[in-house]
Amino acid sequence: MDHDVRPEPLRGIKRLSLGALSGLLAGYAAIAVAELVSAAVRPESGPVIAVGGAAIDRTPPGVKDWAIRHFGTNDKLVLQLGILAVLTVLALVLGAVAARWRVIGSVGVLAFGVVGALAATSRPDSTSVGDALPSVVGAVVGAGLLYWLIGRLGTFRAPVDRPSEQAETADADAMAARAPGDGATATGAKNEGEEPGWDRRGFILAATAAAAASTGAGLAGRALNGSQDQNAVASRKKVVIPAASSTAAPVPKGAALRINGISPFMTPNGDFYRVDTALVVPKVDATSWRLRVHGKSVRRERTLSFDDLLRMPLIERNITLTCVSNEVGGPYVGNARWIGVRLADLLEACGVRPPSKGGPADQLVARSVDGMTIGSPVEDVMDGRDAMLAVGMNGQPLPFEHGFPVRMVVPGLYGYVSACKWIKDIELTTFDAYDSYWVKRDWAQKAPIKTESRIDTPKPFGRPKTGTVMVAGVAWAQHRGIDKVEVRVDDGPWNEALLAAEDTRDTWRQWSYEWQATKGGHTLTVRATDRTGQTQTEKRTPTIPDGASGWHSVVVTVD
Ligand SMILES: Nc1nc2c(c(=O)[nH]1)N[C@H]1C(S)=C(S)[C@@H](COP(=O)(O)O)O[C@H]1N2
Ligand SMILES: [Mo]
Repeated sequence: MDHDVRPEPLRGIKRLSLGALSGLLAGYAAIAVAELVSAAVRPESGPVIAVGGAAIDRTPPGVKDWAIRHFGTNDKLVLQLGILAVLTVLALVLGAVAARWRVIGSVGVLAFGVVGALAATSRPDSTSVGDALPSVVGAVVGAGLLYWLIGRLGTFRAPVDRPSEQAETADADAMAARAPGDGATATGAKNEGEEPGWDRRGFILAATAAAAASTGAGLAGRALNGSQDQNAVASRKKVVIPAASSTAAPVPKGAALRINGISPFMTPNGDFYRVDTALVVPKVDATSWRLRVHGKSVRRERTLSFDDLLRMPLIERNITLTCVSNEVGGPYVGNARWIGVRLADLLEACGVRPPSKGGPADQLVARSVDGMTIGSPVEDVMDGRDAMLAVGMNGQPLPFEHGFPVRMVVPGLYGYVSACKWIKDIELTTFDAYDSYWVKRDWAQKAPIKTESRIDTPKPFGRPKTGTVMVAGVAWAQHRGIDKVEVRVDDGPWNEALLAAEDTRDTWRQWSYEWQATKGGHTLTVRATDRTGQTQTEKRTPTIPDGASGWHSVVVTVD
């Protein structure tokens, strides 16, 4: 080989492709390093989680509703995959750009680091600028790697040195060649002899090493983040919930009907709907968990540990939870046996009085470890209903997904104004002074659960046989109670359904109706009437701002 012949820089589509590949490797390295650094800072400070969280907060309610409807509890997985897909495309593009303008590529990677850092530090649960670290370190590593890899492709001299290029057309080759004064040229050596060309071996080595190191860093980060969760997992395993001083009466025999396809009266934890904004389920260590109670009219501010709570008298109650995002006929409603501390007892011990007794605070704002804020009327919480700080669900410590170690449950109010999971702070304030998370996003300040009913069986577009068909489902009007359920076939008269026994007015109620089905297509419609005498309105309203209304219908074809 003639040592005087310096290898030419790589050009054309090959340069562009390897540039794109370099971008991908740099992006991968940046995310992996960020993941590793986030293990030292906080798992939620990683850029994907931070940007995802910021995206969730900025998603218009309509889109959020749409996402929940289409992806259900998978909406967050879809979002994370979406972010990764966008990042992949951006990394490829940045790499291709870097193949032409070396410095711009790296600056681009740094810019993404800034976006990640801003997202991480502006998260509501962020308490320190340290949360910027994963994004910053990741971006610096990624930018450096991209710069290095592009360098292996070789850099160009100023076009004046390359008269041969004049013949070339405006393809990528020529574009890459005509790079006067760009970063690549600037960093290239001034004199021709030192200018590096296409370094195939160096590129392959660096790319392979980078991919391997990134995978190692990413896996190590994952493992470290996971091991922090182990403390929380261990603390949950150790929880022993004392017997309640006020137990729930046994569920009446006739409350749970034995009908195929009806929602079970008690919803098992594993089947209980989940709605929250958390991209990563917070894993809170119960032994270090604290709840602060403070604010307007709190005469004795208190900070309680988990054990403090367990030492207080516990109540056990069956309460049906409902999400305001539940469409008519939708799945976001579930019934569980909760055990916890009566919230009113705790508030009274802190000197809090409800507005009706002259208390100055009309809003209780609950804050979670993940920065959620949920505002409930103090009056409702203290009016004698079984509002509680729940520690147990269906005989177990709360599952992590449902708020371990402690969450709020208030009968009769939609979850977004009552059911704060992973709670860590209770502040007494006023509705005038503070708007909680969803209220800032145009949902109503106050949202009692609307009277609703649902047909569980037959399923939509079901094909039952002629003769007796069991139509059955659930109806709910928490804290008022269900008085009557009626079923209508097509445009016929309303027929009173058979109501299962009532457990409490805070739980849903099953119902059934024996329909003498005739051949052909039919529409079944249900409506409920609550104990205040209010019959569910036929008027369809969207879920925003305070819950959907309307009658649930199911279309079937009888064979
Ligand atoms: N920390 C936190 N708590 C939260 C939420 C949330 O996003 N974050 N969502 C609320 C909403 S909208 C509902 S309907 C209930 C759902 O409780 P579940 O997931 O246990 O069914 O939790 C409430 N508590
Ligand atoms: Mo909700």
